[in-house]
Amino acid sequence: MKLFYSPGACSLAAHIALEEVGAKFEAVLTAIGENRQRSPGFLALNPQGRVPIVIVEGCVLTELSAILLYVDRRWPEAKLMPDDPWDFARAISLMNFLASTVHIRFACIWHPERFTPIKKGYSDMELSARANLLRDFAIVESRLPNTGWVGCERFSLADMNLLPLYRWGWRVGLHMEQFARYTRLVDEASRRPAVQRVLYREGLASLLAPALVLS
Ligand SMILES: N[C@@H](CCC(=O)N[C@@H](CS)C(=O)NCC(=O)O)C(=O)O
Repeated sequence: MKLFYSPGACSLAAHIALEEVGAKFEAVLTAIGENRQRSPGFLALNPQGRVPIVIVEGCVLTELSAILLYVDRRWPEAKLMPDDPWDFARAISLMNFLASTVHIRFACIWHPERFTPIKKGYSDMELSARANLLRDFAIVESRLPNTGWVGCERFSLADMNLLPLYRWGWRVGLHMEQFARYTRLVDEASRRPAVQRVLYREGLASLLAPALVLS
């Protein structure tokens, strides 16, 4: 199995999931900072030019949520999702909100040209994306437990999904510490050996503070 990732991108969640279950996989660096996701070789694998993707037995799987759920199904003994049907659905609900709404706010800030060709609208779009992000993160915060993990006593896919977005919040200058439950969850996740191995491999100093890329 191969995972194509870029340091600190949403692929971080898939990287952590594979490391948590002890999968044997090759982590293939596809640095967005160097536009590697636009190389002909990568576009042949994913014409959308986005990470993460995984390759399993020569077949390509795109979309973070699908990759996370694949890891859950392939390593059921790791129990990466809550057993209870309601808790399972609530975890999926949060993951969908992160993918369909929160992630897109950052795209509005980092890639406004994807939403409108009118350059003079870019700063307004960024302003409204920042305001919306604060609202979105407040919604996320309201769905998080005071202790433990999302929906169950085990570190779940939803928890992993939350990690890169918290770090992105810092990167765009939001004071993420105002979200106390989210900050507590990220702090506890950061201490997990699998998470630390992935952070080291991706060259990320921390999830809690603005990123320092070490290499
Ligand atoms: N819907 C996709 C979004 C993937 C995505 O936007 N990935 C970003 C990194 S977080 C990316 O590859 N960006 C490269 C680019 O925008 O050119 C998923 O959930 O996997």
